[in-house]
Amino acid sequence: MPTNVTPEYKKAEEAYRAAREPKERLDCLKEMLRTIPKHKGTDHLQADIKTRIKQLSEELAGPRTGTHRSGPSHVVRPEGAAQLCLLGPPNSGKSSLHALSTGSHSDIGPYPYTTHLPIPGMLPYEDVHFQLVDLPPVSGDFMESWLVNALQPADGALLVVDISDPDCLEQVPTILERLAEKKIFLTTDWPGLEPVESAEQGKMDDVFRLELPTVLIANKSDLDPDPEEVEILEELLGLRYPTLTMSARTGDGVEELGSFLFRALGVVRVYTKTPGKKVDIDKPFTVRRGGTVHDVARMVHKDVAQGLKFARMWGAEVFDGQQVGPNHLVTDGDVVELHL
Ligand SMILES: Nc1nc2c(ncn2[C@@H]2O[C@H](COP(=O)(O)OP(=O)(O)OP(=O)(O)O)[C@@H](O)[C@H]2O)c(=O)[nH]1
Ligand SMILES: [Mg+2]
Repeated sequence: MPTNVTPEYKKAEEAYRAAREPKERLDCLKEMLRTIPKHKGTDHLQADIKTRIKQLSEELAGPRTGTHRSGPSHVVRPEGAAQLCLLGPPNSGKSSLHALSTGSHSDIGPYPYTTHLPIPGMLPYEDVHFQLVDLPPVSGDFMESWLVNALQPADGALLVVDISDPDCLEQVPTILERLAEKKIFLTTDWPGLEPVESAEQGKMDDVFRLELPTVLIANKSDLDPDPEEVEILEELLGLRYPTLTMSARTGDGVEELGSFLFRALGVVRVYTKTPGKKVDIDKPFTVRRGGTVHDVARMVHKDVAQGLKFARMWGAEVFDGQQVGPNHLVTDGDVVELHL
């Protein structure tokens, strides 16, 4: 954030950081542009904001075909407990893993550059779902220009490599560079796991910096029987991502993905109930570790959040029916009865 900005602008920037919906992000960008102090010191940032507004407006209008706009937007609306994007070099098996874990019909081909558009799908885990978005590959030769926008709503990335292909030693750094040019950084630290690297200070000042917690997926393990291959790869690359070894061909290791994401994201499930009625056990609301009763209320409805007075709770860290305030932290499995 540049110095000497107004509280109004700071508020707009915070809202942008918190916004997930593309339309909401666009509104926040416009508010940032409206409130940013117009002087030399903010010239760069003003230009950045304008570029983002232009790109996102175009994206929301749908891709261009000739002079017309048609077809779906490249931005997938987040659903479920979190949105994860599949990134990786061509032909590494992203679509195969996507199809296997979500039941999608994402195109799979024995040649590179099979996938051209984002394909959403839901990976079930216990009583929640994670949204996986299959994407076209990133390589030294090519990266779709809209990919930057498509990644903005994501909570994390699955970096899928073909562990049997020695080229991944060059492919991974190339992908990281290409994304970094667009201010997208694949980071080792997940909110629910012990930190691997101490977060670099100061960089968070850039509102357009996007950090995506990343898990390295070593795919095609059926072709590479050496169980130490992943460690060797990480050693050679000097990377410290959590890793999962799997094969989309045999299905080995694929079932680990849901439980990994649940832990790594620090997902907390909360079941709501209406006074005098039974708990709604069908569909929990999900927040992250550190989430509060108020966060749950907001997921129910914004009016509920606004009118919230207190809640009664059942769970591991409260006595049955305990009355708590809106700022009370929730833990996984809690039952919450919201009182307005
Ligand atoms: N042996 C083996 N082959 C795999 C595995 N996963 C995918 N494949 C094959 O690898 C090829 C590429 O798979 P895709 O899923 O299309 O790869 P992709 O990463 O989506 O490719 P792009 O869309 O071009 O980026 C296909 O022939 C798959 O059948 C695996 O675990 N083991
Ligand atoms: Mg594909």
